[in-house]
Amino acid sequence: DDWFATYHSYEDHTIWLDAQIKNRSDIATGFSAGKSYEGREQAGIKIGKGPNNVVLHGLQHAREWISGSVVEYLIHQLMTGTDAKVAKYLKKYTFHIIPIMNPDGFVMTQNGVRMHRKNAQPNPGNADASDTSCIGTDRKLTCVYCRRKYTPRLNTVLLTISRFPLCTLVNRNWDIRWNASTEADATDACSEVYRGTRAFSAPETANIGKYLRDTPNVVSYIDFHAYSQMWLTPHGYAGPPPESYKSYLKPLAAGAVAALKKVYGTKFTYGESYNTINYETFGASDDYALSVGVGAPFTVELRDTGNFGFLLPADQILPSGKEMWEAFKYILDNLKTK
Ligand code: 0X9
Ligand code: ZN
Repeated sequence: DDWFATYHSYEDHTIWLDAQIKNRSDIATGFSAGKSYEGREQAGIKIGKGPNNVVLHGLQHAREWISGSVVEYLIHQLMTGTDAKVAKYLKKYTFHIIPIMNPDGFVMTQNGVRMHRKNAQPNPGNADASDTSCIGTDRKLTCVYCRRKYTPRLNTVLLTISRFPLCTLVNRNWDIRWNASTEADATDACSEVYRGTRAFSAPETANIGKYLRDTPNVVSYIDFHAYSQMWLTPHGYAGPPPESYKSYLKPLAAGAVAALKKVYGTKFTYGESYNTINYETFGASDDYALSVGVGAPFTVELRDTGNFGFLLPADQILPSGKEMWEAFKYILDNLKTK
């Protein structure tokens, strides 16, 4: 499919999603989880009629473009149904899929701030914003920037950028252990891991959080990110793993990575987030999902392992989508359902 040969603008993504919904109104409807800080819809598609709900999204982090495309590829597979298993899935499950969870941030990455990771919500009133070193706006974008150069102490790969927007890192803003954060720099608005002024201060997280609470029987939730090829389960922080880890979450993750490896040999690591990535996270999505009763929440870090990183070439969209479809099917075949 030509759509997956390249990355697309925010506007084209919304047109694509609308077209999917219209083409298959027999199995799909559109919905919005709510509006972003700048008023864009967190647009989604509901597919299927089953009693078991599965919630997926991409692009919580703005620069991780592959995540939106891969989520769209999963939509495409469910809609075209060339896979013999799809008919069964559409009876068993209802899929709630939001390709672009953080539309404002995504638009920023297409307007000259390619490495933007956070949302577009300025955070005045915190220590750094009142600091005179942190003033100014960027073009029409509402997000305010630090003038001082921020030196990340975080052990993640960051390309060299000298201005860090004073926005919220959406995946540190969920209402789970938000206050307990020990992550270096989580309280510094200039940092890439700024957690926001309070839990769910970002509309993007508050809306999806509410959506998860309001949807009954969510048997799985997958938050797609990039990069580093990992299939992560709660928790993101130190301490005992979830009760269901050994008997349920870990085997599901193991099966998913084995299934995807069969396609092109791509190797994913897997396990409890805290023990798999080398840093602790607080206020993250999968931990929140678990806390509101979601059976099998995951965070998936897509291709690659750092060769291209966030700038993954478009010719890897299709292979990444195809291997993820196999992993996703493994999950769907093995979830505990009604
Ligand atoms: O740091 C993050 O938010 C994620 N990595 S990324 O490079 N895509 O930004 C990892 C989140 C891990 N935490 C949990 N799974 N809870
Ligand atoms: Zn991410």
